[in-house]
Amino acid sequence: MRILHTSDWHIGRTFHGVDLLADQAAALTAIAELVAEHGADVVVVPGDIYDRSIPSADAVAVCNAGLEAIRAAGAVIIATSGNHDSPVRLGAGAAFAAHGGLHLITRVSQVARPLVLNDEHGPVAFYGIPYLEPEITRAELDVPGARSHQEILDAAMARVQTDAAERSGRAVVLAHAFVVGGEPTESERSISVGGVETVSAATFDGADYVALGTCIRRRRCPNTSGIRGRCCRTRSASGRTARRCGSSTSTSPGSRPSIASTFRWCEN
Ligand SMILES: [Mn+2]
Repeated sequence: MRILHTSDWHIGRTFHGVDLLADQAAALTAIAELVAEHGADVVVVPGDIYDRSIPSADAVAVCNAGLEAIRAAGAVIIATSGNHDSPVRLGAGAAFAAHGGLHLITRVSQVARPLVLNDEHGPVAFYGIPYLEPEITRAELDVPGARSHQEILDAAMARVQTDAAERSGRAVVLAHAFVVGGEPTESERSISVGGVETVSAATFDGADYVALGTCIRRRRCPNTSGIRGRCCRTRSASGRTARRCGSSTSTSPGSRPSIASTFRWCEN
């Protein structure tokens, strides 16, 4: 199965007062072109679709047009809410959107209800873990004493692992988390990066591929693979502008996912 992993679109973000919407619209168009070019089956977007919880009307229009283009290019879309998104607003109409191939996962109750897609090797279960605010979600997750993002994600992943143990096939987990190292972070103080507390890579043990949002650098985690797929513009030494639109991942049973960074070059 071919998965295009992108995240942190932050649609509507301005940079020192400069409107980025035209660039963001172009980046979403480029993602749709990559889907068609590489025959991606699924596009995963683990969080921060929008830059703010109440996006502008223009930002919503750009997002919808991008999602429609990606879907029209042939990929199913699985997106979760990040810490910048409003889960309720992003998830509005999710049950209806799912019928059109846009799967919006924004609620605790959806965490252990994977979207299962099939290829020639069998099923792949996609679990979406939205960014879960401890104060808001700990009761529903049945961990009333949880204070940290680590404790909350442990509880969410326990639900995922319980469900996955009852299934055959591969498991892909989407999460909006800043992942560090391979060991539990109990003895370390909690560190917040971009408003998101760090969590241990071991949290995601058992997944065949972990699609992360919010992480800053490419990271390889034990038993898992997490890589950011952030949409951003960078300038190369030659003066050209690269729009990095995501990474493509292929998953097949019994082997590590193969990951290729995907860039789209354009003249500036
Ligand atoms: Mn972000």
